[in-house]
Amino acid sequence: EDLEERDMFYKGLFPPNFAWGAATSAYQIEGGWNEDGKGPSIWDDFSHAGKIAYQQTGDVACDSYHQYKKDVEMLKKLGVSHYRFSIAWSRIMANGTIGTLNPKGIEYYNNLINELLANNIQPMVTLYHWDLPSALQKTGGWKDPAIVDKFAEYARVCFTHFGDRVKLWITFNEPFVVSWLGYGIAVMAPGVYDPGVGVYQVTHHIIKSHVKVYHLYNDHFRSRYNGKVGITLDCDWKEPLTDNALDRYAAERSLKFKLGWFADPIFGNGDYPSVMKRYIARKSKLQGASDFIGLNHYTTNLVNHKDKGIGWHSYDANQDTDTPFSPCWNRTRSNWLRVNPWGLRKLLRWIKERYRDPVVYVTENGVSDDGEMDDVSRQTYYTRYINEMLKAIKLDNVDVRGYMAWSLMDNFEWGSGFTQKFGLYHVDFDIDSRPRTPKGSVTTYAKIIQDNGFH
Ligand code: GBH
Repeated sequence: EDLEERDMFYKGLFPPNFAWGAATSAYQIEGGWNEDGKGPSIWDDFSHAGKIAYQQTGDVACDSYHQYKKDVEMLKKLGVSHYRFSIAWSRIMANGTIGTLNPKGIEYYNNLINELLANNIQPMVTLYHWDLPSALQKTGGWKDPAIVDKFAEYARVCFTHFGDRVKLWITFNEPFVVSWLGYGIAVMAPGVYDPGVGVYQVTHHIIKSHVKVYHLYNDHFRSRYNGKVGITLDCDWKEPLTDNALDRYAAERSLKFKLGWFADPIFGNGDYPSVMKRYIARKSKLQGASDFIGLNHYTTNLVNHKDKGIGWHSYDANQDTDTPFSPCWNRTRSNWLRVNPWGLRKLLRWIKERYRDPVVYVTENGVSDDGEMDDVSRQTYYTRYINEMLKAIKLDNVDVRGYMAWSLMDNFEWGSGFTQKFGLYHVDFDIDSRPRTPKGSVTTYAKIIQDNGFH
């Protein structure tokens, strides 16, 4: 890998019909947490229990439950072709099951989808962006094998009501976060500490849920609606700390523990004993279990081999790695996020090679700051990361079909509340009407979209 190629700015255009978008998620923007028959979710419970910085909550957030028309105007101004948002399960089924179907909730998403289409913006809809109905947590949440059928029931409702207009579906956003942060280190809802066993069960049930819903769509909706169903996984690039063979192996292992944990069963070689694996996988691969891989990418880690011993029962310690940052990479407002644009290109190449050239959508990419209006660091971040994505397409032939900037607007940043800002648009959370104002990066991103690349 020569440095020159990394640093060079690539002039060129994205393919015609490349999907340009911006992304949000229900709990982070909607508010209206108990309005019109919405049931509570584990994020309502988690924030109401005071687990968030400054005891903040998503009760009102960006008030998009009432202001979705403004959101669509902002998208229009950006010039995007797509909007990625998520459905709150407990808004359309208050306790998570069909018995509590909520017509008002369905109406909200119908209105949003219709408003988007009226403005020539295509919806890309995430079914699960972390807000499980509280009622389902009472029976164990994602640790309970029965969750698989419940998720499929919910997905069927969404496909039935919205499938005529929604052509891009994402089953899960970042199941790694659900599993490891929700059930491993417990910093995200539901905040269960079970790092050595529970996390593996949660992941297993999420993978089964994805596959079940993929087949549900295939068998009952695809012929009528002709949409695509994928899953969004998050992954940092993992760069060996040294050229030492142990560290190179550690970096590769780290990618497999992070992305491969979810992607190998769905896009790769399946699971379980090798002879079973070979026979089942050969057919499953041809049958397919996802139409595309959605990738959320923000940062890079360096990786070195580090023997963690056998004193821990933990997914983390099982890997025998350390993952520091390079001091060369600029800091951001989030301590987990440092700026290293070429990591995106390397990761896209790794995915292409390991999963045999899948269709990829970058479903999130972005950076945090304190909320400056002239957000120079965000403007540079988008320009450089998007340029590395262009290199992946043009120089490495990765089949990337679209890019969704995180985020359309400042919003509820999970455990950090409203302290870290990722928005293209500024939102004033001190004013009841939550006014939205474009930052400098709106102009930067709109120009890239309009030019479809870099002249
Ligand atoms: C995305 O996750 C989410 O999909 C989106 O909802 C979110 O707003 C956006 O990023 C910005 O954060 O709590 O210190 O243990 C990106 C991957 C995984 C990065 C969890 C932050 C938490 C680190 N994220 N990680 S920490």
